[in-house]
Amino acid sequence: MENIEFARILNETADLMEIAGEDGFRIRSYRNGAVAIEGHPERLEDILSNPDRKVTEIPGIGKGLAFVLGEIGSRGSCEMRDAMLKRFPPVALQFLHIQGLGPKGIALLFERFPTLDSMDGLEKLCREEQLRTLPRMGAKLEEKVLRGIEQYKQRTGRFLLSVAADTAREIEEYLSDLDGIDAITPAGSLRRGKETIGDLDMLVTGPNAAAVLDKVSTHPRVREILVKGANKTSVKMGREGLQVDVRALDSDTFGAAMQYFTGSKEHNVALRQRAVRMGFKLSEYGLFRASDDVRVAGATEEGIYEALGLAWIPPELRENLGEIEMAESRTLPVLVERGQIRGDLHMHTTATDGRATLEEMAIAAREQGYEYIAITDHSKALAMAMGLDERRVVDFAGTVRRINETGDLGIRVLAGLECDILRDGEMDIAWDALAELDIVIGSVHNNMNMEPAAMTDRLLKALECPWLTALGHPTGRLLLHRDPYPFDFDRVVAEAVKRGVWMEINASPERLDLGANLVRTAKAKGAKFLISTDSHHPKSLLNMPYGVATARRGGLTAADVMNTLPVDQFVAALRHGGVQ
Ligand code: DGT
Ligand code: CA
Ligand code: CA
Ligand code: ZN
Repeated sequence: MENIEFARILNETADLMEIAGEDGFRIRSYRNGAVAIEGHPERLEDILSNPDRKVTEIPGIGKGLAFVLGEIGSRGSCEMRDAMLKRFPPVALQFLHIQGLGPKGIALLFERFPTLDSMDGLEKLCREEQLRTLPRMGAKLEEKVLRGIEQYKQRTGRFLLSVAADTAREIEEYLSDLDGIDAITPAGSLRRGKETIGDLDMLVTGPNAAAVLDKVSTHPRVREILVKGANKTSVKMGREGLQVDVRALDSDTFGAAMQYFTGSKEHNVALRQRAVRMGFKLSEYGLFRASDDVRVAGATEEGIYEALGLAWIPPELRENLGEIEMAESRTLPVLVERGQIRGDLHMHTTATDGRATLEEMAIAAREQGYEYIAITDHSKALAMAMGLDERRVVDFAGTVRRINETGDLGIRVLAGLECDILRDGEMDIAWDALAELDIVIGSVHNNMNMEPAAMTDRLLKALECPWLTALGHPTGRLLLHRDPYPFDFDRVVAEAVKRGVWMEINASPERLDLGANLVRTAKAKGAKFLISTDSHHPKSLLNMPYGVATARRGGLTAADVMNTLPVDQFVAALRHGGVQ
C-alpha cells in the first residue's frame, strides 16, 4: 500500500468521525497524520515491515497514530473506522463527496431517516421534498444536492490522470525484469493526457509478450481478475479498483494497435471514414487496401498516418477537433514540451501552508533543470494557511533580493505571492506592497458560490490591479470533486488579454485548471499562459508534465507559454519588468 492510500484511509476515518460528532482534537490528529504520511518521502510500508524501525520516527506521528497505521497496514482498516462504519452505512462516505452536504448535515439525515442507506435513497428524499423538513435545510439545498448527485454519478468510476500514470509506471516496473519484451506502452486516454481516466490501456510487444499477461495478474495490488485471455488480461487494481487492460501484440501490428487503442474513439471514427474514402480499411491490425486486402501500413503509427496523407498527430490532439484537417494541410501546431519549460511560477513554502522551505524548494527545482522559480505563498485572507500580510510581503521581497545577490542557490528566485481575490474583486494585499513583488498570481479561494454575473464582475475587478501577473487556477475546479465556478469566461479572458494578464494552467493533478477546452478558447482570444505546479511539497514539482499535457491538448506551442522563456526574457516580459 502506498503512503497516499494510508493518508486516504486516515482522512476518510476523520470524515466519518466528523459525521459522528467526535471530539475535534482527535479528528484533527487523524487529519494531521494524513498530511504527515502523504508528505513523507519513505514508504510507510517499508517502515512497518522493518522490526528495527518505528513509525513514530516520522515527524508528526505519535504513538496513538502509529498504532492506527499499523492496523491499516495489516488489514486495510482501523478500529475507529470499523466503529464508525458500524454506526453509519458505507454510503456515508459517498455522501461526503456530494457538494452541498457536510458532515453535520449527513449526521442529521441519518438521525432523521434511519433507513437511508443509498445514493438513490438520498435522491428520492430530495425529489419528495423531504430534506426541507430538517433544520437549516430548504428547497435550494434539495436542488443543490440533486445536482451534486448527478455530478457524483458522472465522475465515479473515473480516476485522476496522476493515479493512472503512477499505476502505469508501477506496472512497467513490475514487468521490467521479464526477458523478451520490446515495449510496454500506455495507450488510451492516458497517452492522450486526458485530465481523468476511465481505465488504463497498456500495450506490450516482443517475442515474450504473452508472459506479461500471466505476470500482470500476479501483481500484489491486483484485486480482481476480469479477463485472462490469449491476447489480453484485464484486472482491477487497488482499493479504488482502477481497471487495467493489458494487450500483447505482434511487433508488425504494434503501430496499428497503438493508433487504435490510443483513440479517441471520435478521432478513430473520423480516421476510418477517411481511410474508406481513400479505398482502404483501417483496423487495429493495420491499414489494408480494400480491393485486395494487401496491408500497406501497420508497424508504425507514422506509417499509417502517412499512407492516409496525414502528418503524424500528437496523441493529445486526437479528439476530432480539427486535427485531421490540420494534419492534412501540414499546419499542426508544434506543441510545447516539458523540456522547454524553464521555470515553475507557483509554489508554497513553510511560510504558509507548504511543507518545505524556500531553499528546499529552490534546490528541488534546480534538480528539475529549471532556471527560475517564483515562491508564491498565500495572502492573509487564508488565515488557516497563515497567509502573508503587507509587512511580511515586503520583508519577503527583501529576503528574496538578498538570496539572489548571493547566487548561492544556483537558480533565480522570483518574489511572488498567490494573492486572494476577495469577494468584491479587491486584492487581499495593498497595491503598494504588491508593487514590491516580481509576480502576483491572483486566485479565488473563498466565496465560490456566487452568481455567474457577480463572479464575472469579481474577476474583471481583479484584473484592474496593475500588479497582477496571472489568474491562478482560473475556474476553481477540483477534478472529480468540485465543478468550476460559472462566470463569463470569454469576457474575462478578453479583458485579461487587453491588460496583459496571463492565464495559469495549474498542473496539480487535482486541478488541471485551466482545462484543455478553455485553454483552446483562451488561446483563440490571444491569451498567454503560465504552466505551474502550485507545489506545497518538493515532490509535487514533478507534476509539471500533467500541466504540459493539458497545454498540449489545448494546442499550445512554446510561444504561448511564458515560462518557456529564458530567465532574462521572462523577467522582461513581466508587466513591470520585475522589481530586481
Ligand atoms: P477512458 O478509458 O474512458 O478514459 O477513455 P479511452 O479513450 O481510454 O477509452 P477506452 O479505454 O474505452 O478505449 C481505448 C481506446 O480504444 C479508445 O480511445 C479508442 C479505442 N476504442 C475503444 N472502443 C472503440 C470503438 O468502439 N470504436 C473505435 N473506433 N475505437 C474504440
Ligand atoms: Ca482507457
Ligand atoms: Ca480500456
Ligand atoms: Zn490557490
